[in-house]
Amino acid sequence: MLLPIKSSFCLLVGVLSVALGASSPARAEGAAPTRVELQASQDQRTVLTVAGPAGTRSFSLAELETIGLHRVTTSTFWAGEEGSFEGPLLADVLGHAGLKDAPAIKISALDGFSQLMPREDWLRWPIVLATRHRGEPMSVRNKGPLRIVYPRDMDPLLQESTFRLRWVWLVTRIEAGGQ
Ligand SMILES: Nc1nc2c(c(=O)[nH]1)N[C@H]1C(S)=C(S)[C@@H](COP(=O)(O)O)O[C@H]1N2
Ligand SMILES: [Mo]
Repeated sequence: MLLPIKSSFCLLVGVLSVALGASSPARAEGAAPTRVELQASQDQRTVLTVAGPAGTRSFSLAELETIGLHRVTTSTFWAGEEGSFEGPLLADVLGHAGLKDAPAIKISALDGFSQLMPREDWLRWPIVLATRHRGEPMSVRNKGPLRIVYPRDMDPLLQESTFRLRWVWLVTRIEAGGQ
């Protein structure tokens, strides 16, 4: 049976809106980091120094992974990297070092690169300080052992190029910055 044009159109719009409505919230949920239970690393070597108001703290990979591992499955700005990243939330690491209320932090890397990140970022998005990619520790060659990972697929704003600079890899030091 042929439907009149008007009701066919309504049917098409209905099917489309159900399809779109059903897929977008599911995508947004999938993009947010979730708590994951993994056996923490046993690696006791210091990988990170955080300079806070109450002094400087060093963290080994093992210590960072006991802060509470989260997994985020996201696209990145670089081809071939998509997949999961695991690590503590940056906000939690900053909390352990008394830096959570700093107006900005300076994140420095092994290669001499550094970037400022404003407080707004870690308050607004669950940024992961990744210790793993697809569940495996990251070598220096693979931008490890520590890497900033924004939950890029959660928010279209995170696709803007400003944030590309803040995806610091080879992270070695975090301190208050920006004044
Ligand atoms: N450790 C480290 N992280 C880094 C960089 C770097 O040189 N070293 N470059 C930053 C900048 S300026 C950008 S734009 C991107 C580099 O992306 P590209 O390699 O695609 O140019 O990563 C950021 N993270
Ligand atoms: Mo850049």
